Amino acid sequence: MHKRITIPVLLLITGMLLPSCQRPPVYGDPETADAVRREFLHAWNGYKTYAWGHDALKPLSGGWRDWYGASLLMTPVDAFDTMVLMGLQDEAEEAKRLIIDSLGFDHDFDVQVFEVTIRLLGGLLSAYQMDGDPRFLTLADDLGRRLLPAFGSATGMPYRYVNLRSGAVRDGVNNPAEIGTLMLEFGTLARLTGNDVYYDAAKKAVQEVFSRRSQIGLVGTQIDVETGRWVNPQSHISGMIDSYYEYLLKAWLLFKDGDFLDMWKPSIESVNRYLADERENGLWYGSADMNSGERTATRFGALDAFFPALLALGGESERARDLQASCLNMWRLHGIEPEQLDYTTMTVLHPAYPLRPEIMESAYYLYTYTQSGEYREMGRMFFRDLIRHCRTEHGYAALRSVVTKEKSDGMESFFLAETLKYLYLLFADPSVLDLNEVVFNTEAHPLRNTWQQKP
Ligand code: DMJ
Repeated sequence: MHKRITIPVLLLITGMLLPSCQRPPVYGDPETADAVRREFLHAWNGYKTYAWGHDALKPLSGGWRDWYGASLLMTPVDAFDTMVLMGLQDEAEEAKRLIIDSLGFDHDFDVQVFEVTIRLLGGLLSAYQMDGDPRFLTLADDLGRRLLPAFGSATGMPYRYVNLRSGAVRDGVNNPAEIGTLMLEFGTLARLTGNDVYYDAAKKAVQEVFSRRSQIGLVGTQIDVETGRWVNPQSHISGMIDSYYEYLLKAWLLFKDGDFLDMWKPSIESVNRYLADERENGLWYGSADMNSGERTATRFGALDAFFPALLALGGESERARDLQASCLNMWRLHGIEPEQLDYTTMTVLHPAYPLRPEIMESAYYLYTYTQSGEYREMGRMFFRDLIRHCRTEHGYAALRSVVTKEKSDGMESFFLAETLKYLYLLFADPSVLDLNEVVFNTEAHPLRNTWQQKP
């Protein structure tokens, strides 16, 4: 049985301690960090050669893909702060020039509010904080203004899509992740521009989800933003809910707004009570009905592997360690992790691997907090397997199947924003970035509280 670790949580609650490294990290592993940096350059050079100015590289055909009717520079915006952290000044400079010269948001098409917020708004805000050029903030402010109409539903929870030019909205059946994962970006934008409207809109949206939690404290998978009724009552920590929980804790840490801590504490308690599933083969988190708490599925996958990092950040180091051990078994099953498996039988339900970062993110947090070499060992294995199975002549490719290792023609921008960033930070000298000084948004863009004096 797991005991809750109360002292760090208590200190966290009283604001005396950020969830911090118990022992400050001392040594980097420069050889592996350099190797990760070389692979980042390989993927970035592929983007430069075949997809320059577009949203994403097609790493098999050597082509490009735009998400909408025109490019929003997803890859360069998402990758910029990784380049800065890796010390790739020339590449950062060329990405910055492209962004400043050609990124604009006056387009007559609908964008997905969540994706554009975590990748672009988050990327522009961290770019501004790391580089200091006010043009990044101007772009962020313009984007934020165009996304705001999304919050104009009867409940204040955002629609999933908004037209960047007209502000017209669509798709009122949304989910906790897409509703609740806007706070760090809109809140930071508010603090940096002095426009509180951003903070208030994003905060109200989160509160509206929280206030509709069930009597046992769980949220469902889908909710109607007009009526406020749950459309799908399945509860889990996976896609469509995952980063809702992540932002409850992180919004508290970044803004020191106690309302978020008051939502995080009962939420994580219910999640641990009803979703955690102790099996002979380890600790997992499955699905349950949000009202009865009855187990409805025993699925777990690559996206869920963010949870050890979140548990560690919340001070629950034992659970974090045990769940990361399960994630490692999931990875080892086929030498790379599937999108979803049934953890009771360890059979693959969805075999794809779209270059996801979550398992590396958790290894990085756990290494930072424990300094245990096992997490770097894991990282070396993840890195080797990525090279073995996903590297192509032009970059890195998603896998259609982790069983057959057949590739597909996509390299999501989060591969450069997150996967390689977390791997790099796992091995880099700790002076590159202090985890206690930043809060990562869910796309691994580090945000800093620059607006509050430290005591
Ligand atoms: C990223 O866009 C973010 O990490 C998001 O929270 C979940 N999905 C991808 C990475 O897997």
